Amino acid sequence: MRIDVITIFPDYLAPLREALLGKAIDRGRIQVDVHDLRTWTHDVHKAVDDSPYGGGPGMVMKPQVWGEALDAVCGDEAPRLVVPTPAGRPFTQRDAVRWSAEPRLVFACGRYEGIDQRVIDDAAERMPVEEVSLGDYVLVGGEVAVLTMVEAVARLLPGVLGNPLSAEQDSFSDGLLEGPCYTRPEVWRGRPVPDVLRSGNHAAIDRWRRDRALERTWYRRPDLLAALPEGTLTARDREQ
Ligand code: 6GU
Repeated sequence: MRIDVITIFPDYLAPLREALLGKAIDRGRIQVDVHDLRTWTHDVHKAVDDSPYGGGPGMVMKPQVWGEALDAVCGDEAPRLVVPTPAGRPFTQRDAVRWSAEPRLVFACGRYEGIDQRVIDDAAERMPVEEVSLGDYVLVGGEVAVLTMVEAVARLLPGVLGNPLSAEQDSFSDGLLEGPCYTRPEVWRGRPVPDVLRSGNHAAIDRWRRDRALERTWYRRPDLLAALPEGTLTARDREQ
């Protein structure tokens, strides 16, 4: 997969080259190109923003600069364009799974109040465009959101995670939160590991894990339980 990121703070994306993602880049599983938006300015000040039509606080990112940047980065291809914004629809694991099947993703990082809407409307005539948000809070810019979304996508790609079962078993893959996990020692600060996990009874262990997942989801994310497709919960699940 090829990933392009356009930003006025290219250094913000440096963590992409660390750890798991860095290894995936070194192994050629993903190619990441970070572009400085100011490359496509033409004035001495390299201005990327201007005051908003209609008045109000803050600045809006200029359409000419973004238009040229997207033309240059996207070329004749029509890659999926992702625009992180607190005004987007919520980004979820489903998006990560869907995007992980794409050959190319382009991320356009806005700062200030946002990007002139005509940039998004114009791009949408040539390529699929998605405006997505991380959650109900406001960040300074899209860069941290891109780090989050690229990590969520990249770990689903073949050969990126050490153990492919990790991606299959994590929270959300079955619509529930994952329950608690434990490792050695058997007792730590007087707290024992739950007996069932040391029983060797795999049916009982699966049942216990399922129950803890249901319990945790019920308390922390009742909205997830309500959204499960009909028939997902067994009669045994409902006893919990
Ligand atoms: Cl994607 N961008 C910004 N700037 N703030 C956010 C966000 C994105 N998601 C939540 N808050």
